[in-house]
Amino acid sequence: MREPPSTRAPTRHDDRLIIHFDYDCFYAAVFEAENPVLKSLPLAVQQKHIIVTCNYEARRRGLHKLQLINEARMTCPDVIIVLGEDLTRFRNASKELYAFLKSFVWSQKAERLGFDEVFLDVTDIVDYNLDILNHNSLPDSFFHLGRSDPTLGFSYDASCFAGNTFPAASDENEPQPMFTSFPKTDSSEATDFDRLELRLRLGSHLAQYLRHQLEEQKGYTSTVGISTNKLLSKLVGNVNKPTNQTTLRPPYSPTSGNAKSNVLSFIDDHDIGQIPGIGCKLAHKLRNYVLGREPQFDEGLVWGGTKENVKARDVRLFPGMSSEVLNEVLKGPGSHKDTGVKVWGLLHGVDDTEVAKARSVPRQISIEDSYLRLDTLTQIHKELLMLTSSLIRRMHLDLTEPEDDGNVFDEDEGIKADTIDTSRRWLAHPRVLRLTTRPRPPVQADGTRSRSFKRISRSTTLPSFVFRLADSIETIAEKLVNEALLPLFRKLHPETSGWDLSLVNVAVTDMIETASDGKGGGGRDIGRMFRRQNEVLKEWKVIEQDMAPSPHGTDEQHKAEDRMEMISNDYENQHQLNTHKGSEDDLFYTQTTTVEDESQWDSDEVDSHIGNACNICGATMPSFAMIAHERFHLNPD
Ligand code: DCP
Ligand code: MG
Ligand code: MG
Repeated sequence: MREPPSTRAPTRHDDRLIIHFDYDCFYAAVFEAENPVLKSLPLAVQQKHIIVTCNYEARRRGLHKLQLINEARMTCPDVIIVLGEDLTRFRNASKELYAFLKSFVWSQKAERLGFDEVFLDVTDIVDYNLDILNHNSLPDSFFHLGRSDPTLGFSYDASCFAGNTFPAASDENEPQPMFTSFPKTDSSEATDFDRLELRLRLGSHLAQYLRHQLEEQKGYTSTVGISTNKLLSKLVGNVNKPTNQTTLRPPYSPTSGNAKSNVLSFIDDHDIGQIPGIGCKLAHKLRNYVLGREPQFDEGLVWGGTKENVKARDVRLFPGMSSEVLNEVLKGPGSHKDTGVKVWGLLHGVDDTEVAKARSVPRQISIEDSYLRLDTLTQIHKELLMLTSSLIRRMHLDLTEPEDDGNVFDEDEGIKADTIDTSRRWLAHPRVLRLTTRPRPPVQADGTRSRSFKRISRSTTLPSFVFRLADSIETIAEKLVNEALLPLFRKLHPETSGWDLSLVNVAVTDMIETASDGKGGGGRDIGRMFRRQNEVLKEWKVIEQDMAPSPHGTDEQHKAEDRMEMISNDYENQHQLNTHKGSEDDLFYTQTTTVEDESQWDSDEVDSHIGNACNICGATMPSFAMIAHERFHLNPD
């Protein structure tokens, strides 16, 4: 009897070739690149009270990411601690490395995920090289990096993989390729297995080449995964960390001689919370369903593990499980109706999401800072001025280019704070100005504060004077604060006193790219843009939640949380949110969220990384780090 379609495993595995990069100990590596002496010393990067990352020498000595400073000092007294609250250097390094990697890609499909991850879709390069491969001398192959210049490229041995594979090559139980010298990729004799094997081998050599180039030319090591989609390439890279690469070997579907595919054996062993696309909330619902009760969290585990791991296998093979059942289990107010289908696919290693094409301008720019105490209008005014000046400076850097040099924007050139520079033009105009705050909840009768992480925001049309390049940044900032941000603030907080903010964020969103309006016309048609803007934009208010899932939340909370779960955001934003001045968070989408945003796959990783703010000191950190952090306040010594 045929199974109904929904209970059948999704089997679609595409013909793409995706490489995923994750730079090793990124923030620490940025400091090392500036000062190579640090490479051999234990180095940690501090934000507020925690070490956000540390280099591998520090890790060798027992330090780890998201550790309290005091704890780190005790474990490794000679650790060198550098301050990493200003994100500028990380942002710049990230852009530079991304531009470098992107330059190798033909398709423009190069996507940055946060500051330290990049996906490349190299299907076309690999297929091109597959087509011209000399099947009679695989060990002496030449990989072409360009179509027109035949000398551009590198020699490689196409009879084997470069780097590690999963399963490891030495694993004798795993099927070996059906050929060693000349698979006929274009003949009917060549099986899918052969073709996939060869494509992945070529991908592994390209990845190795890029990894080495990144190290030799830019000084950064990375951990790389190679497979046919974003999910698998990202996950498989983690198998060999750091400074290494791993390719997920075929077969990707069950074969007649081999019951299980490597994709399933690989995915099956992951805790469901580790699968990108299944965030904290979805994982919680799945654990609940499979265990038949609330999972018991182990409070002592800083790394967010549970005592009871529920693995992909446990969900996939749960009696009666199907995409429909998952749709039911995972549904909630505001959640997408096909979440179950998506998760069912992920549990089988299926992920159709495309690697996004490179964007010339960011989706939004935002600057924020967190505060121990911010409760007077005078302070607010001062802070808004500072944040707004940074924001406008950032807009000039990211959204303008030299007037006479239409294509290239020289990052290094920068713009001084008060430079009057009319020789630049706008690449894009944001339409919306948004102010977000996070009020600290009042102290309760028993002296404690409820743990609320609610951000509230209000938006309005971004006034056109912001785009006047002839005015100084300070002049524009002051006008913007007085005419737009303070009025927004009064609407957000109508009470004149009694509030205390732990965070303020000023953002511009809804970019309209102007350079692409037509050749030579870039940035000049502001009038038309504003006419359109006024037609479409009304002021609105959004209340959103960035707290860890609560099983007892109100409907309103669940709605907001569910929206968080589905709405996309890129990893950059997770990090930025997590930090302070200079951050650019994209986390809190509003009505202006585009369809493109919602289709992204990594959406709800959000709450597994960030989102909790300490009510005592205001530091933000992942929920799992909060327990240790609170202990720190209880026992500062
Ligand atoms: N980061 C942060 N806050 C977090 C997580 C990360 O500020 N909660 C920053 C510091 C990291 C960078 O983002 O350097 C990249 O995060 P990763 O998790 O990839 O960590 P690393 O690159 O530092 O280490 P690894 O070598 O494990 O990839
Ligand atoms: Mg990373
Ligand atoms: Mg990294």
